[in-house]
Amino acid sequence: MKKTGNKILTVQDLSCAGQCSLTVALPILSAFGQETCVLPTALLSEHTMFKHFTFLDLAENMKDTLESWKKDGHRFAAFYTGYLGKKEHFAIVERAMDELSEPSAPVIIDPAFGDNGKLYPLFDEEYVDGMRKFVRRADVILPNITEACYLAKKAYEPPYDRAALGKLIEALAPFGDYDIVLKGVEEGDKIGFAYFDRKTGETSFYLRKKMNGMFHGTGDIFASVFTGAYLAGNGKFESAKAAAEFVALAISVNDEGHAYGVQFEKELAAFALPYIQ
Ligand code: PXL
Repeated sequence: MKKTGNKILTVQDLSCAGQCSLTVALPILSAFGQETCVLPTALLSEHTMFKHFTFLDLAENMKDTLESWKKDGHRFAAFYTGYLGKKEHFAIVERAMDELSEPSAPVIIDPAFGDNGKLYPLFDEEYVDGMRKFVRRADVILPNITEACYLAKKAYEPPYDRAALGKLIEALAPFGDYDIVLKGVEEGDKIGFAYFDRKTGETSFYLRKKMNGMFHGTGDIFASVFTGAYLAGNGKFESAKAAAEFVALAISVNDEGHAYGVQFEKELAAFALPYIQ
């Protein structure tokens, strides 16, 4: 029997259109049977790959929310963070972890600050410094190669073969006490992830056929499926494999021309079921 019904907290922005962050995490975590509370960090009209996005920082509201939750006795069995938005958010989320955690609640952190060698529009080195400290809290981190490079203070120099990925993981490992799921690993016509298991010190790879096209929000889908499957009681490697397979499945049923996100809704329910039964 799998572990559904955990009361967990996810902390991310709420981009009101564009299929990313909370609008992806909530349905996915629900499909994996998790009671998901949310702490929105910012309210955006749409994600920052759109031209005219608005951004309302919710830091003050986050602090008020923590106070209410403390008084009302809410506690969380796991924490999953994604795109936050401002360096001020790190301390607030750390407080949530200190004050509202069930004993030994896992912390899953998707750094979500860049891709293709670059930072997303609102971020700078200071934000990366903040994230580098913040990930010390994590049991698992899910960076893409760009984020891994920034966190490990290494230049982004694609392509990455297995030896180069091994070196990158070796450079990133000492910054925390986490396992690493390194997203966006490519080899020929395949794509997948590298999984570094801190306990054994070993890195394993999972690669599957690459789908054509570039889509936003796939990192958020990956991290959310990983979190849902893992918290339901599946192993970390198996959960990351589920995430890679689900991203590919969602892309395969995406309508032509739908590029700002992926229509993950079509296959979600059927896909999640075996992982929670
Ligand atoms: O998909 C990551 C993400 C989440 N939230 C916002 C973003 C992005 C990526 O660009 O802009 C607001």
